[in-house]
Amino acid sequence: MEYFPKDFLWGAASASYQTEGGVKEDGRGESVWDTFSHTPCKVRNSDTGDVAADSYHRWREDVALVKDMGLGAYRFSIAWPRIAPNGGTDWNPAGFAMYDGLVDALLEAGVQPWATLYHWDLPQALQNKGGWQNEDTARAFGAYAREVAEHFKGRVTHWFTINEPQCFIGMGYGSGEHAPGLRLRPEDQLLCWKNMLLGHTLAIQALRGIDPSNVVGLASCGGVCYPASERAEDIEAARKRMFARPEGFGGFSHHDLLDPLCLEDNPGKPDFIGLNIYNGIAVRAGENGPEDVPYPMGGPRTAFGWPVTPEALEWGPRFVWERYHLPLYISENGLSCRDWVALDGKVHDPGRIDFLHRYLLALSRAVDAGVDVHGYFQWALIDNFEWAEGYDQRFGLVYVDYATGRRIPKDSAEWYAGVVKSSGGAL
Ligand code: GCO
Repeated sequence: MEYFPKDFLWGAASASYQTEGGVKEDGRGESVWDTFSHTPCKVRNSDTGDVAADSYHRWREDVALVKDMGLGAYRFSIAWPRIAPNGGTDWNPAGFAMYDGLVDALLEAGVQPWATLYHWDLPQALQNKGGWQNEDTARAFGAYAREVAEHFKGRVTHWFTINEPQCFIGMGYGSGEHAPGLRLRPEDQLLCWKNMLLGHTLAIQALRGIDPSNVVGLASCGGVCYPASERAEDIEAARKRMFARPEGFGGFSHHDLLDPLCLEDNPGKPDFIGLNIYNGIAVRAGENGPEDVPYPMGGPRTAFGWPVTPEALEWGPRFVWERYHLPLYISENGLSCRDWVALDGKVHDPGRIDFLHRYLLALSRAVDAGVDVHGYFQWALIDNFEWAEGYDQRFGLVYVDYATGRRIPKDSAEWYAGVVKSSGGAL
């Protein structure tokens, strides 16, 4: 049976602050994550992204890994403070050098570069003026998008403007668990939200203005609900719940972002929707309306403690597709495991293989149901800095020995390569 169309795009993802290191090189300015991670007690073990997976220097190895796995695309992010160290328009040409090398090497390897413009490393200089609470940040983001689009014109044609606004606003400006670590009142968080929407829109206009063939979306996250059974009442209950509850990080969910943006006349309407989906909540039709089904005690969990719910990768895309009718990409999906190097020098991660296998089968059911999902990016290509969790959570298909920077493909990397090669047939 063909699980996925032949032209389905298989990829893996990463993000600048999480993988690059090299935070002081070639004129890079400070980001809110530099400040935050260097503030005591904000990140587990006081870890910082100063070195991370050292991809700033080892990007050639990363490209080789992508190529060896036979991936069709690599999603990475560009660090805004490398291009605009002070957050303004004093562009830093040296900040492009590493990305030039990366993009050219990917193209040469036949891999599509998918660039994210904002994966949370806001220039600290902008935060000093209020960050996303200040409308000027949105304008600065638009200008930065224009500069980047101009620079990569003809080389990068697939873009994510912003990664998980729900998360960086909810956790950065709401709960304070992420940079810049603020705990604002709901109305002030809404101001950030409004400016983020403007920033996205200005960026999408800049990208399209510079090259109309640019394909631009963004990566959304938030609560995913799936039906506790195949009964029509439960399906309806899950659908309702998914778009009604003030769920997701800090109260922002998929529909908070996508409802306004996906209106026909909205200039910020994306060409595609990226969905970052890791798990979901089972919902059933109760006597008083939709109700959550508690996750079973002792049920499978990742090293992070996240529930293993493959159904989320079927129903999340199904419900989002029904509501917005825009092409979808899974822009992130994966898990952290307690991986280590075994006596044989390899990294065996059967849990990751089983997890991905289940989730991809679930995604294939969405494809089968007619959902227009065009690709899948595994999070992450390599182990990296997991925000407030520091290096405690290993999400990579490839193991990183942080002491040396050495990369060791895990068993799952070989397994994923097989899935990619067979276009999902190996599942
Ligand atoms: C996010 C980010 C990633 C994370 C990943 C695992 O979703 O929070 O996009 O940077 O590392 O999701 O938590």
